[in-house]
Amino acid sequence: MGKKSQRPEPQGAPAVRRLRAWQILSALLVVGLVVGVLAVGGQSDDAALREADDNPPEMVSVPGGTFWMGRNDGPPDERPAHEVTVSPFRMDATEVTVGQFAAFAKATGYVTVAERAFDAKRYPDAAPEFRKPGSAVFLPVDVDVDEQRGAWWRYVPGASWRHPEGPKCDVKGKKNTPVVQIAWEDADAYAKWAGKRLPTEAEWEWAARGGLDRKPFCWGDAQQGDGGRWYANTYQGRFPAEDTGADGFAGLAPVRTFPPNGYGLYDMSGNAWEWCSDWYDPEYYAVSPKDDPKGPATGPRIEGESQKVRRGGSFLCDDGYCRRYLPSARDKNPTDSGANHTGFRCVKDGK
Ligand SMILES: [Ca+2]
Repeated sequence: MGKKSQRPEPQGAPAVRRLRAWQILSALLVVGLVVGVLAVGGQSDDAALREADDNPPEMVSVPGGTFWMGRNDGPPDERPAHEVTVSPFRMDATEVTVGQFAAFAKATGYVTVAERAFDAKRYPDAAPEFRKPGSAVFLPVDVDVDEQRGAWWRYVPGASWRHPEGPKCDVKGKKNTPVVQIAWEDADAYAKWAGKRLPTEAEWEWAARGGLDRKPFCWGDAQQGDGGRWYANTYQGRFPAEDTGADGFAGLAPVRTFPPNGYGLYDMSGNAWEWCSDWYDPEYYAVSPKDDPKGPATGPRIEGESQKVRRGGSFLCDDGYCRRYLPSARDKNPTDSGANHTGFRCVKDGK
């Protein structure tokens, strides 16, 4: 499981090594299409670094307090709703951007999981098509979401934060969009370099609620699009075939495009998934301590390995299939798996 067998989408996306034959053929076709342009991708790596923005994300103060975490009318892993007290902390107002991550890569030479050469010791069972550096990319397809779950994901060689959708795509002019194709390991490395850390799941949900008590959305009760108002970058249209971009964006939006929540935090719903420090355990809420919970010591093995929590949903969350842009919604992924909808933001202790 992991980087060589992506499982980037919630709700049952299959591990790549279990893909049906037609999907593998499709993946091989993608390999063929991109091999010819890999050299071009390599040349544009410097272009990604030229987007470097030495201004770190602005941080905002999130007060301490007690709130109801989870909900009792949601999926099983959001139950039971339980009271949690969180100490005050500071949080990046936005998701870490391409420019900010480029500054990190430029300063440290850090190589993300998606960019690393294949490690046969770590992935002894990887199929040949997954032995090139790369990552998972969403591709629109006209399928029944229940019949062919995860058919909209492809492993694309050359996909990385510098080329989020593969070698033909780059980040030129996108320094203010969230960095994506970030595995948990990458987010953790950036946080340490920046003198910060990833938020706990409890901190993240408390922050996302923005001072509201048990509201369904980070902004309150209104539905996306009501009265022509859009509160977050999510997916409209027929998933996964066509994103109409009714909210203004089919794909990532620059940070600060949509209104902030009550704590001045942008994109706590939608745009890009955000990694948390906790291991994912669907039953953790039943045993969670009340004060500053930090998650279980490790998570149960899911398809072979423990996974880390990610929160907030992405531009691919739609109301029919994946309504994971709610403040209570939980998701997880292996520590070495990114995708073109997964990024992060950091926190710091103190007021
Ligand atoms: Ca959108």
